[in-house]
Amino acid sequence: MIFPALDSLDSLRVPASAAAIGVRAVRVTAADDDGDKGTGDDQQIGIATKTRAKPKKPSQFKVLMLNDDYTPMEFVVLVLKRYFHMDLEQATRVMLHVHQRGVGVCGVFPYEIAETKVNQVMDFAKENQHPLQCTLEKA
Ligand code: TYC
Repeated sequence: MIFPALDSLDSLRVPASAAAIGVRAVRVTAADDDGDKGTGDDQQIGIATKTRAKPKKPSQFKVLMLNDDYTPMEFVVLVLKRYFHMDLEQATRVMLHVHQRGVGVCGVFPYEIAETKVNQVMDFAKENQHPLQCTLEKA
């Protein structure tokens, strides 16, 4: 065995991007010479990674658009076409749904893509001085 002691493998936090492909981090420690009296002074000597036998598929997030009283309808349609690749008819339908119901789904994506879209929409709205709000929610 490469490591002197693999008897204290504590799961550690791993970034979402690594977790998504099934990587789990474990703390690898070398036991000290106290016969494991639990003095807690074992040395951490590295981080090993394991890959899940059954990788989890990345969790999905809805990108939601919220209604407000000031953003022009044409601007919302432009946003839906530009960032969510909708045609005019689809974008108009989603915009009207949000206008009438208060909230609507622009699309469902893996976390990092959903987050990027929210940031793009919010930046574009701010640049154009519209109060349009966009957020994400676990699907
Ligand atoms: N309610 C806005 C208006 O009457 C239009 C609008 C639709 C704004 C959807 C935001 O997400 C939105 N001009």
